[in-house]
Amino acid sequence: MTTTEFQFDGLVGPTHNYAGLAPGNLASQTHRGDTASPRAAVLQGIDKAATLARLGIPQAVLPPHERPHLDLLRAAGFTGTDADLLHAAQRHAPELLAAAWSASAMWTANAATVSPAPDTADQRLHLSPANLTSALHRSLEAPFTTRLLRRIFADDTRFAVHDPLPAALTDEGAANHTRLAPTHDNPGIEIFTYGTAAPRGTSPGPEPRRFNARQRLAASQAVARRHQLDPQRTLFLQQHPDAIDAGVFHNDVIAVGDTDLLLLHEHAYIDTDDAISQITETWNRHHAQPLIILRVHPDEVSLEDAVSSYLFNSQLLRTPDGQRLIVCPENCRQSPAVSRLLEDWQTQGLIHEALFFDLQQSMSNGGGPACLRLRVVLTDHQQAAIPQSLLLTERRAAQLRDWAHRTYPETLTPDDLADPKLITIARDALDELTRILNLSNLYDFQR
Ligand code: SUG
Repeated sequence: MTTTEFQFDGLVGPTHNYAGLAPGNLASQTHRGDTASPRAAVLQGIDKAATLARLGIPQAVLPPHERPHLDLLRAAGFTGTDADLLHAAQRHAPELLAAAWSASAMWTANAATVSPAPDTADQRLHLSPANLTSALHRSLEAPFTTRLLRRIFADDTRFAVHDPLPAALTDEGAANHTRLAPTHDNPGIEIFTYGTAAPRGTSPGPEPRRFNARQRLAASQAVARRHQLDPQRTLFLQQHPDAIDAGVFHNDVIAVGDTDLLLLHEHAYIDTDDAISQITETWNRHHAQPLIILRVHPDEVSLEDAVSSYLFNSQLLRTPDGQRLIVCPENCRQSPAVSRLLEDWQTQGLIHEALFFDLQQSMSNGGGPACLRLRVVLTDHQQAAIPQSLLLTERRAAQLRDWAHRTYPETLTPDDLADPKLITIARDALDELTRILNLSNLYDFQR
């Protein structure tokens, strides 16, 4: 039996825009009100996924969510036709209008936390959709994500798709979760990184002062319990509050791990020495082969450079012949400090090759290569049980490119969000996508 890690990349939705909705995410704040290009955004994402698929990395896609979320506007007391809702919300509640249109489901690292079969007591793959209740626009994702994951991972003898956690247990999914294991088919160590242990202001330890910590310890613990993880192999580590205040709103902005390699910045954890000793002790108790830890000191890459280059939001992957790749955003090439480090790792043989992708459309909202994908480790029986139409073949990538060129708006500004014509444009695009991906009756507007 072979066990393989799949990358499920979120297709960027046709209403991708810059609304500045994410406090603590410096890119989102900086680009508020910019003109976005949904077409360029989706094509950039497809290019990354298709390039990796061509290198032999198992690659799938997840469809965007239906937007605008008109039920949000109705729940907020607006009435009338769809056009009435948009116009009234633009005048009286522009923040709600922006939330209703957000394409934030593209960042599938926040779709769910995933524990694969080798780690769970019942040997099923467990997925907990993230409630994303730290921000309104993102909280809208959870119900559809749950429905989508239940459709994909439908066989409940092999998969368990849980409900999202109660709202007060704020949970942001795989972006705060790292799995390490010698190979994917071994039981792994699951590291949950949280931002705060208690409601703001009541935590015994230090807390961020500028921005809210998004991930609650109690949420991470609940996910680990539901996933039936072995407590001996499960760690809960606190993120450094200064990092959160510097714009590290998820752990995947400052650390990334894959199989036997962990790459992290000195300021990833509140006590990085202690975090590393807990991780290595846990690893060494279970595995003979060494864990490789690349610990980046602020003299090498400052916290600011880590956030602006998004080095730690790279994907660590292995090609089928075992070569280790690091998949970086273009910004890494522009930072002399980061480029130097990437070259050093290649010279030392730690990384075989660094690949760079232009993901500027997503990056300007704080979403790098790792944000755009959800990692799902599947046994071959599990692979056979999911819809094969989601796998990204050359042919499907070509179909998706053609679809994006024909159906996606070239540009989108905040003013466009009051235009009811955009509802039709977005629905037509998604309607056609469900035919390409063979997912009939997926969206409410199709039912
Ligand atoms: O939650 N940005 C997202 C970016 C998520 C990145 N994901 C990971 N790090 N895994 C967020 O902050 C911005 C939307 C806007 O401003 O229009 C936004 O939601």
